[in-house]
Amino acid sequence: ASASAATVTFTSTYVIPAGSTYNGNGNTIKASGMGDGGQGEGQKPFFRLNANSTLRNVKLSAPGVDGCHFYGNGTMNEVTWQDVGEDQFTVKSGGNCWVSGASAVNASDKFGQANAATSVTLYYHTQTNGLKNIRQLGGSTFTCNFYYDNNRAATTKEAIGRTDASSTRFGYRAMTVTNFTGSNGWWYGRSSQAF
Ligand code: DGU
Ligand code: CA
Ligand code: CA
Ligand code: CA
Repeated sequence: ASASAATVTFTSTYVIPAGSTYNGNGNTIKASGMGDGGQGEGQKPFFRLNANSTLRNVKLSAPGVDGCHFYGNGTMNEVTWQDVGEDQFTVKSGGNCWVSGASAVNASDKFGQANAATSVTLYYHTQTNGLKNIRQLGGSTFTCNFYYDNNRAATTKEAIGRTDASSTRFGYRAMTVTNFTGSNGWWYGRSSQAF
């Protein structure tokens, strides 16, 4: 952290315009009046990333509200979720979505949520203490591709995630899982979906 790092309060979602970057400069964001960080739906996200935008170098403190939302292609680099709220990040509309570096902790249920066809890559990212590392919208049949490259997952029941779509694929390499608490395997779905 730089000597000038500060805590910044948000009272509404910050919309990162299409094609631009929000650099948090190591600051910590605190949400006020945007949700309690519990499992209630309808909380607001800290950030909405419009298409081809980037969020970087920022810490998100409790309450974790509804995390951060992708709308189209987007990048979250060196974003630290200090206490995941309802979920960590959500893909709201399709694109190539990228989450790299830093970490997320304490998801009561899900870390990532995919509500639209997408390709999501987690790269050198650590997720600790949750149930599902990525969840494709329950009952949906659109195709997602989820890649985990050099990630760590700790204290999790579904280390690479859950889908109900037979065309969705999970790929992983150099992944470290510790304190795995599930009984089905690293993912929930068909064995042919993981490679
Ligand atoms: O049916 O729509 O958990 O985006 C349940 C809901 C649920 C979403 C999702 C999300 O799938 O709210 O947080
Ligand atoms: Ca939810
Ligand atoms: Ca939490
Ligand atoms: Ca959510």
